[in-house]
Amino acid sequence: ETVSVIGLGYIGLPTAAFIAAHGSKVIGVDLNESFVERINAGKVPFYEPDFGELLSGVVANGQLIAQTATPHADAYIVAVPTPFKDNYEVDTKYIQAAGSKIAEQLKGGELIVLESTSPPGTTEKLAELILAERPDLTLDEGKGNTVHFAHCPERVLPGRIMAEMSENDRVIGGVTPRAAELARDLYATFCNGELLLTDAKTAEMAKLTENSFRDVNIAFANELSIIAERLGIDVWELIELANHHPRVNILQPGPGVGGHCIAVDPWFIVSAAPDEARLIRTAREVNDGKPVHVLDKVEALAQRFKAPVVAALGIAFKANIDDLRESPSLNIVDQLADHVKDVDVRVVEPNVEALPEQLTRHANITKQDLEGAIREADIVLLLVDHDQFKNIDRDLLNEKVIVDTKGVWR
Ligand code: SAJ
Repeated sequence: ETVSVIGLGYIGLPTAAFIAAHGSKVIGVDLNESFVERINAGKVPFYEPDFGELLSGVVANGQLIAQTATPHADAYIVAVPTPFKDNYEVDTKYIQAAGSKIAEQLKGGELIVLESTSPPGTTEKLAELILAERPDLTLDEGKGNTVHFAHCPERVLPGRIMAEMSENDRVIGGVTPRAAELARDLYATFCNGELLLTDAKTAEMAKLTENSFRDVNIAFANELSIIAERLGIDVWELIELANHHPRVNILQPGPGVGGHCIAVDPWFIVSAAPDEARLIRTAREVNDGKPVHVLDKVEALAQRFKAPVVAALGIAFKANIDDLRESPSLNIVDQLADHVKDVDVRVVEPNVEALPEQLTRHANITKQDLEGAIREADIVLLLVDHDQFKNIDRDLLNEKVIVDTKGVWR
């Protein structure tokens, strides 16, 4: 059996490699030629712990090859981006483009699985698009040449992909019940978790629901942190105490919510049901408001100094990673340089070699080592709970004005 994985990013490439390692011949497709070249040389084009060995193995033994053209395959897995546009709409153009290219190759009998995070109804629309281009094919098994469509949302946590790709349970939604069963057989080759069958729209919504659940719960924590600050209460102690209740489990506040999933996916639900999704929308707004709150606080404290030096610790979107996408910390540092009069910002980020252009365009932002930055700072602003920051010599912080958005130095 040949499987073709369309889109070789953070999700598509590991999925392709896992399937290849379990015996199927896999043809990976990506429009980015330099990606394709690097993959065919056995190299991972992004950072993910321990994945390099698996990839170089399946490339070396010929089980996985990458190319830019869409081939014929018995099964397709589509893992292309679904970007969110500013006008609260999801852009499904990459799914449609992948669908048209697949349509040209079909002979009948194939399975097409969409993995990209998508608004409810997208898999059915993909089926309609392909069947409109190929009127000789059908969804109905009774009538001639059939194609099968399913949705199986990805759920892996970046940084833990090697473990989660095989261990996580998977939701598999078929446009028809038969499609769900065929998709289950494909995922069973490399997933050890439970494979839960449903219809396509419910599967699409399950993915959005998981990330919205987390977003709403972080918003609760972030709102509590602002209330506690106003009341002169330590929010971390407060949450720890409340979490001793057997039915309470509050998440952690921080400088805001980042990454390309939790900060984005709830908008898919809001855009599908704008009048009904009131809590989900408000949670997004609360979380997006948290960086503004942090910025205001630093701005007020900076007025105590003539030319304040701020040590900003961390710009990644969460602890112990190098990913800067949709990072609230990065945006706070960017805004700080513009908003605070005569400020000099020293950024400490042990996980990146160089600062991104968004920061280097400011003359008053420089990258510095942890100890040096703290020594020279008036204000120490902790934005990410990287391990390196937790274990610093506390004497360094004497006499400093501290803004600790993650509560690591309580
Ligand atoms: N955060 C907090 N407080 C917390 C937990 C997280 O402020 O208590 C912040 C983080 O600092 C970060 C953001 O939330 O800025 C998101 O981080 P995360 O670790 O919650 O999630 P991601 O974006 O790395 O991955 C999520 C995961 N989804 C869930 O846990 C429900 C992952 O399983 C998904 O596969 C992934 O989204 C995705 O691709 O959708």
